Amino acid sequence: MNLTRLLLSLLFLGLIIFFASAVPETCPADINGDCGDGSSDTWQGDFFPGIPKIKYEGPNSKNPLSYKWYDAEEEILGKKMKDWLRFSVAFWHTFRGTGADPFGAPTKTWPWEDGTNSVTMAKRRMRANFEFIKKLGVNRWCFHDRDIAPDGKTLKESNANLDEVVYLAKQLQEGTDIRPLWGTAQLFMHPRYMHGAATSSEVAVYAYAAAQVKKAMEVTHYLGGENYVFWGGREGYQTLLNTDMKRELDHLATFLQAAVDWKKKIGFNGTLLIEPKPQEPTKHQYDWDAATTYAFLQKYGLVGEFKLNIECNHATLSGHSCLHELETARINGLLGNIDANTGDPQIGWDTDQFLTDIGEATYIMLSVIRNGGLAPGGFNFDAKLRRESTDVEDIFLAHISGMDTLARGLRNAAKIIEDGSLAELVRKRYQSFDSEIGAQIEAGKADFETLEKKAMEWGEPSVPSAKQELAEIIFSSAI
Ligand code: XLS
Ligand code: NI
Ligand code: NI
Repeated sequence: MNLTRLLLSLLFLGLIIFFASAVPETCPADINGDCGDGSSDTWQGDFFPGIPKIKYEGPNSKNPLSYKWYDAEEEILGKKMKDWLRFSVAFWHTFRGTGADPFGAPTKTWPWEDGTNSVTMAKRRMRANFEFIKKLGVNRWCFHDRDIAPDGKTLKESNANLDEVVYLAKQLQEGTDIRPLWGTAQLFMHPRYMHGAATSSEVAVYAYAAAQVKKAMEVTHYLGGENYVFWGGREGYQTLLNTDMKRELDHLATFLQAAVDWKKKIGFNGTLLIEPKPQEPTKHQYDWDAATTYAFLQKYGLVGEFKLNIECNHATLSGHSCLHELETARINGLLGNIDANTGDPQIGWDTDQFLTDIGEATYIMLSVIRNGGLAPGGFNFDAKLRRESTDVEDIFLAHISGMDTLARGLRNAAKIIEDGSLAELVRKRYQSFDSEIGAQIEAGKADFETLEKKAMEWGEPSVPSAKQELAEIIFSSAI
């Protein structure tokens, strides 16, 4: 009896020790720093001790904490690399990503996290964000309202929390050229948004979402943000049996029009962006892809007020390549920003991985160059560390890898454009339209009778090769 009791208490003690050691440390960041009890939100130390400012060292460098291809000040096709790329850090993946997935618990225990979602923690995280941005050598960041500051019990309290954190962010921005590339409202986590936000069947949710977007636009403006993003979140349906699709789309359009009006009222000059995504979490989202979104904007008279934020992982989820989505946006004057990430070809999911495929990056940059750049948009890394990457250093490595991949893509795309043989191949392919009748067709002046006459006169057309393999050789010899 006594022995059993002893064994039980030993087991209990063991469990306590086990759980105590599994809880993340409450002391923030630098273990050598004067971090007190971790409750201070003014604590300023080195969140990333031992990590230097990341510099360009060239392709032969063996230092993983250096850029091999991204040389911010170097000019390519008349523009500095940093101006082509306009990189920004996505706060949510970088600082709120926990490594959790539908089957697994969080894996990341960053030393500055105290395990709470308090305003104090939010402020400490914001300081970490700025140290990270500076060490990475970029000057943009982007955020969701609820990721930088916690939800309160009421909307008023949530707004006050946001104000407090945004005020600190503004202070941290002072004296630097760091600004938000874009801000957005998180309209998908909270249970109130389970039926969507602007497309919710509940008018009170529509109003709540409007209030949240209004505030998020104000703080983005206050911080000197260059763009504001709308992403569907839970906008869309699981089944059409209980969904009034027309009504939801109409609501979405009135919501976006109200956002345009508010933008003008507060004097925010940033671009409004819509980020297409086909599904996940809903079975179908209304902003399926660039073309669907363009049709929506046209139908509701919103063209001219919005551009698109193209995410490569969303492109592949919609059954397109990223280049297809970029080009669809570009040729319609809608290419505004790129959520630079990639999916996994074997996982049909928004896995939000950092881009590492140099060929893909080259395609992306060809489109960006043809667009004359993205400004006032840019690239944001809507990408997160893998669940198994748990060192603080990995956050740097992931960004360096993503940035170098795109920088390499830029160099390759510039090579292809300067070489000119791909453009020449395309020019030649369509040169029959440079004829008199071709010009008439392109000017919309050739009617069917005229064309019939020509067809009779010419007889069976001789159709030349499209030279796909040659195009592929030109492309791959540049990468
Ligand atoms: C999710 C979206 C999201 C947006 C910002 O799939 O990509 O992260 O970029 O709300
Ligand atoms: Ni995504
Ligand atoms: Ni995204």
